[in-house]
Amino acid sequence: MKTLFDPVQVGSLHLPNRIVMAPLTRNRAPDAIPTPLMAEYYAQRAGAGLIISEATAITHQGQGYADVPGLYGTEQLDGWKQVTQAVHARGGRIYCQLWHVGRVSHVDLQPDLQHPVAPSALVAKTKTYVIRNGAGSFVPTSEPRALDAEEIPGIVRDFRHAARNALSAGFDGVEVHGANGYLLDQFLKSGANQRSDDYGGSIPNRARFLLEVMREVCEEVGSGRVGLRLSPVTPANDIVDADPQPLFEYVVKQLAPLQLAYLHLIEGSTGGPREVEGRPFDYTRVRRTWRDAGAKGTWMVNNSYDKALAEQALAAGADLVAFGRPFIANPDLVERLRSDAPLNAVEKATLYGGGAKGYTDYPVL
Ligand code: 8OZ
Repeated sequence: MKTLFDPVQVGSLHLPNRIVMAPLTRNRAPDAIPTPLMAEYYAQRAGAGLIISEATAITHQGQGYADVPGLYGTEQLDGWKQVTQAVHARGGRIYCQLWHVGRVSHVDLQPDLQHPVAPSALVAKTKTYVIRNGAGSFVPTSEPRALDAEEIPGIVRDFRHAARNALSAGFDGVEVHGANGYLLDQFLKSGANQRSDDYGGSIPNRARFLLEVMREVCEEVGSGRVGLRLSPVTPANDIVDADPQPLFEYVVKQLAPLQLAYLHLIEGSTGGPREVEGRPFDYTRVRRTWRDAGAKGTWMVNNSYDKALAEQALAAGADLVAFGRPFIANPDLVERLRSDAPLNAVEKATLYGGGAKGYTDYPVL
């Protein structure tokens, strides 16, 4: 029986254990530039089999919150180099999560105060976070404008370019953020996509953008350095699909020939209940569809796992388990899980924004 502490090959990387640090937004990158404090935070967590960075904007247009990092400018890349060097110096491995928020943004955060972009001009009933005159506040997202089909190849290229930037900043690979109601998920799901061109309507049309991004990113950095995060039924950021089961089975069947390093599935509601009322979903069927189509990569599960549930998931066919909040509060999470030590509780008030408090000061054993 495999355990969380067994090594595993994930694409081009050999991981010493199957415990992954999930991507976690912490809003501690003023002007979207990673800081030395971020390098310290990630290095403290280098015991993870793999760290996935917080969501990182591929372009200014992909930015949706104050003080989240980017990787499209020189200073941002220099900041990330310090992070990846610090993680590697401690013996760890780190992927960068590539992010375009689509309609989950605000004009204040967009280039030239323009409207955020989306598949269709439909407002997401959710909030984002802006800072005005030094004071942060949660505000409703701005009305988006629908992308012209002619603009889509440019965003595909932006993902590709960001993947190259990530590797040049020292990341070991990239995870495309296809989850949580952001741009790629907005195109996938019928609740946000009312297009009548090649990128809307049928399942193949709604999946087209995501699949184009995945193919280009794999071509750029090699599929052994590429993962993808999906969240079939999460209501996060006001997203919904009328019939997610066939949608996601189609997506993974199309992805299989790419031979991604991993697929990363958020089960249920992001950071919330593992079952979503009125949105049943069979993840095992999706995994089988992927495998039956020839995929050899690893299957990563996420959402509210503890050690016991994680070992059940491994026994049931998962290869990797991503932990989010436990990694915020326990830099030495792998050692704590190994020795069944008690876990520090996460402090909610310091999750988003601020400095070292509630970030780099959680105690280790
Ligand atoms: C929490 C706050 C802001 C963004 C996600 C990138 O849900 C996020 C996020 C989470 O994927």
